[in-house]
Amino acid sequence: MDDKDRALAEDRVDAGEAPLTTDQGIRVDDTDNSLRAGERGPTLMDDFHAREKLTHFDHERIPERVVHARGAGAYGHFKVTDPLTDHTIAQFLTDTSLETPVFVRFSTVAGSRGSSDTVRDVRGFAVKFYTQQGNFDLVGNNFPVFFIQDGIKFPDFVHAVKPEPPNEIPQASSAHDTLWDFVGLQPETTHMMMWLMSDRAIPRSYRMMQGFGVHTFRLVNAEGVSTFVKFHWRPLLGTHSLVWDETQKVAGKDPDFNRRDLWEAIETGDFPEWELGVQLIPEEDEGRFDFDLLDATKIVPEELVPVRPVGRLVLDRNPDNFFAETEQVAFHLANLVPGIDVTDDPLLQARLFSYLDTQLIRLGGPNFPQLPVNRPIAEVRNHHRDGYHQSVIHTGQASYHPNTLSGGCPVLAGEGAYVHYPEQVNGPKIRKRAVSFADHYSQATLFWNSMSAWERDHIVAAFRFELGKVRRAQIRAQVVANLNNVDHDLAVKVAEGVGVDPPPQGPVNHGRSSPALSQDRQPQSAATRKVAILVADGVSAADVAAVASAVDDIGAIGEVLAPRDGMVRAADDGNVGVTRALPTVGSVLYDAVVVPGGEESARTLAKDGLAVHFLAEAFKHGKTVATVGAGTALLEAARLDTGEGVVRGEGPADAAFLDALTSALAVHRHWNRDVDRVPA
Ligand code: HDD
Repeated sequence: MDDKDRALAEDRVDAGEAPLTTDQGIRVDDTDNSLRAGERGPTLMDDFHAREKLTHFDHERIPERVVHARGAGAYGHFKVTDPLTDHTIAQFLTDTSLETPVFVRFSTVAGSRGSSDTVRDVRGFAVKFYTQQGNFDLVGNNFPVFFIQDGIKFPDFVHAVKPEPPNEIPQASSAHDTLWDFVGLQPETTHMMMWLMSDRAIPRSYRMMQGFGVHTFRLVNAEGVSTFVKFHWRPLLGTHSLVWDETQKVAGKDPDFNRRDLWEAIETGDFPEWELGVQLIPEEDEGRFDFDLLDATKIVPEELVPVRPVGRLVLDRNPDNFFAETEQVAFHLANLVPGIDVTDDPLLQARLFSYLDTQLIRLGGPNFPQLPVNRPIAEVRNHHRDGYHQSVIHTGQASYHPNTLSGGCPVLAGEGAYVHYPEQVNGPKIRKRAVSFADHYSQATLFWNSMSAWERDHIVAAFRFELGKVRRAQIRAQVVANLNNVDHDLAVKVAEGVGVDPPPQGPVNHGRSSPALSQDRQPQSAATRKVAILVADGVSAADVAAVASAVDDIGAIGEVLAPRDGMVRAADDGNVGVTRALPTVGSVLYDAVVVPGGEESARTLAKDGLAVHFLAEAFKHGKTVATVGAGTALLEAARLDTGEGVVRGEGPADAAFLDALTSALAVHRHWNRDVDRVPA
């Protein structure tokens, strides 16, 4: 157990056999009846237990995060594999012997704390490294760019995307007039909106999404030389998404979908892993790009500056208490360790103020760093005193520097102190955007050009869905006009879908692309995917066993679903256990569907509307669909022909069928299908 885990262990209070007490340690023998005068008399004020219990309950809620309110977190460790010794003195990035404890919180941005996980939104990817040099917080997102260039616009952007003031509608959605009104008037948002309308905004799992530091930061080495750096997180499971129709349905079937997915994966030992990578740019190269490194709406294409692997992040422990840990964790960009510094990116600069400011009100004053989840493993020694919830009992008379009464302690750190990079700064006080920030479309076009055909289809459909919810025609028209500067064909396709006149030919598309931006060529793996095995009385138990075993062998998770919970009678012998009853789940909670053989079972399922819909919906969402022998009756009942990712076995479930099934499962989705005609 490392220092952080040990420190946290001391803070954990488990239920155990200890008797019930008040907060004052007074033992209580009855918490079901308040103290009253006579069995039917008035409750007495003497009842300090009932009063304390109700009072504490009345004060349990704290303000949710003003953005990123909805999230899920986990503990883990980071280990450097390719030291950055030439570029930084940050020990956790140079010392391969270190295993640095971390806490990671994933989140959506717009939704309230109780909103659904599966919405179209950016995802927060905040990592707190408890390093021996102090806490370093890399507070990123799953997109590499941001909506705006200057943090002063953040309140405006958030007000525009949040539910509208008159009626607080819609919850956790960008599909409404105020957001698109703001976006239409702020072309700098265009690149980010392309990402938001792409499948990147509807991740299949927190474990299957990239992370980015977004801003250009600095690494500073032992000689004081600064190198610009962009941080990347790459999931070993690949970057995969839901489809939009599925996303909306999951929000209803299981609003905690991504939170549950992360929790269950860690509980079952499927520890999610990311590779930390960096793009390194020598300071002298700052001017060699056709974009400004200080502009958070721009990426550095990987084809220009490759991502260099640095280390591995593994999440391997769930919190014990959501509120104490995930809700109270506080990330801040200003939590920097020696060897890492900031740049003059105006969005980053504003964030250096905002996080501490918001945490003061959210976590009740300046002592939130003393909360176990925020506490560094590096020793804390300073003259900060008092304040709400002060839990440190400082001793000695001197709470000031310099002093003689405490022998001058704590003395100023010499070696190892944080040294701000001595960047030369000058210039007149001025409210003016640099001309190098003026290009709002080239990289939006780069993103569009980098998409595969199915990704482009999804982006057009998303713009149509979102603008379709916008009531005011002039807002729709303004957005289409902006898109015309990205790509004329895109703008025309969106216009056609939302009743806007197609725009005249816009600027010529520059034709450049960055293949790294597409999700089309992700590592193929079925690991940890969920496979539904549909059964009814009369199913072939041998088929079920063979499929379940093959699914387990590739690290996927098979669940047996039937019209009713409990057991189904097998055609061959005995019974087959049911994991879930069909009415309590839905195809959207699974990555694939298999229908084993057995005449009676197939006939029953083919007559069961839920089962037929389950299969048709999975097909429509591009998922692997497989049948064995008579199980094909369900495909016929759903009027689904064969196609990419449809695996039919003559039966029984033999090696050839199982090979075809596992190969199809490794492909996240099968897009070459005619799904528009499927009524699901
Ligand atoms: Fe932020 C929270 C990420 C721009 C102000 N932000 C917050 C969280 C993440 C990000 C992941 C949740 C942290 C957690 O899980 O507790 N924010 C970003 C990224 C940005 C960004 C990647 C752009 C590159 N943020 C941004 C700006 C501002 C803020 C421009 C203000 C000027 N962000 C906040 C905040 C939050 C926050 C209001 C709300 C809760 C919190 O800080 O602790 O201060």
